[in-house]
Amino acid sequence: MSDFTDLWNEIAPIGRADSGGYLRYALTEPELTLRDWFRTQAARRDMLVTDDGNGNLFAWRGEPWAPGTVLTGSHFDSVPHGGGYDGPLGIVSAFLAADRVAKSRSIAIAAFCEEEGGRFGVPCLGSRLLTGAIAPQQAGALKDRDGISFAEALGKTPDGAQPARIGNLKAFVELHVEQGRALETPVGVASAIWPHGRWRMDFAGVGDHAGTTRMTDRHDPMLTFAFAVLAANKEARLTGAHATVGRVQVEPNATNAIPSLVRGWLDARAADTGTLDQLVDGVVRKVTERAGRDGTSLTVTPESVTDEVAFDEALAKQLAARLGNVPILPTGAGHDAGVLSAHVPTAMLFVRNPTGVSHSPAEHATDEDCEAGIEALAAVLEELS
Ligand code: HGY
Ligand code: MN
Ligand code: MN
Ligand code: MN
Repeated sequence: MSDFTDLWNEIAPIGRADSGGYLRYALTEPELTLRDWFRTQAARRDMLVTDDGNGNLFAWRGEPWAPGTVLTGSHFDSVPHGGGYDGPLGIVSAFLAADRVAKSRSIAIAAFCEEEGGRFGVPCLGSRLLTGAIAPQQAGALKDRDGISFAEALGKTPDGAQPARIGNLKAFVELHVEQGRALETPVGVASAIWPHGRWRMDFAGVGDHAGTTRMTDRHDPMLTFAFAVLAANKEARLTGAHATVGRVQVEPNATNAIPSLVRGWLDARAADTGTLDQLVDGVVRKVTERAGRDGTSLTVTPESVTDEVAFDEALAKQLAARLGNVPILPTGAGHDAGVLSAHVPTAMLFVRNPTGVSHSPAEHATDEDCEAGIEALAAVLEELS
């Protein structure tokens, strides 16, 4: 068994649900267990572990935040019933790649907090705090579905931005499982992250009895919501963007009651900001018109909208060449690397996913390709550090 398989098997059972997917929400028991695993791996390598007061963990070979350090890593948290590779593959690979890099090289490994936004609603929360992209008070006040705030889960108000520390980093490299079906080689390099965002859409209507209310008297927000889902899908197909509504809340959420409120989150992404804006504006305009006809109302709240991230082109080309001219390709998925790239020379490596599926138990990468990813990451860390 290769050391990847051994290490992978250590974490595979942690937080796995009967669905075969993972329930690893930030700072909950399974993710805290993975943090303990992180500390054990660091200790085995005489690496000092620190946290930045924002929920992010770091393992250091040398002095924390020493100038010239090359940082690698990813995240442990998952979407509900997500795949096991999205995030953890970047951390397991980081430890094994570092093992193959001369001990004299200044390497560090990060486990960023709440990358998926699956618990507190804002993706890349830890890396946004570290870089100052979100204020500590705002982040600390974010609440999960049980009403627990991020500050309560963290045990303190987050410390927030640490520009001097980040400024010392020579580079950040995140290895991540491919999320899509583009790679025909075991490894690829990222060129860019698509512009993307989440928009909370609140549809307000008139709650009433499902059985006694005449159809002509209804102001049913579920109707307007259904129209919105179809409108987003149609606009995406027309514009080449990607859009879905994967999360819905209904009040009072009773079989025999016309809802008073339907809340749905639109996730939309596109290869360029113009196309993304066109999709969102088109959906909002059409759905607002429809709400007028349904006697309902629509309130749209943008949440964590992210512009395109173009990774350092020269660095991407340098690494792709170093790895044998592997493909350089964009991704529609957001990453902590996208947040750090505004502050540190940043690159991403992708490991082929034969199913192409992600945010689902069907997400997969073969041990062989994961080994190739570790070799590639080791070569990149060797080259950059
Ligand atoms: O949702 C995303 O883009 C990423 O997987 N966090
Ligand atoms: Mn993800
Ligand atoms: Mn991820
Ligand atoms: Mn990521």
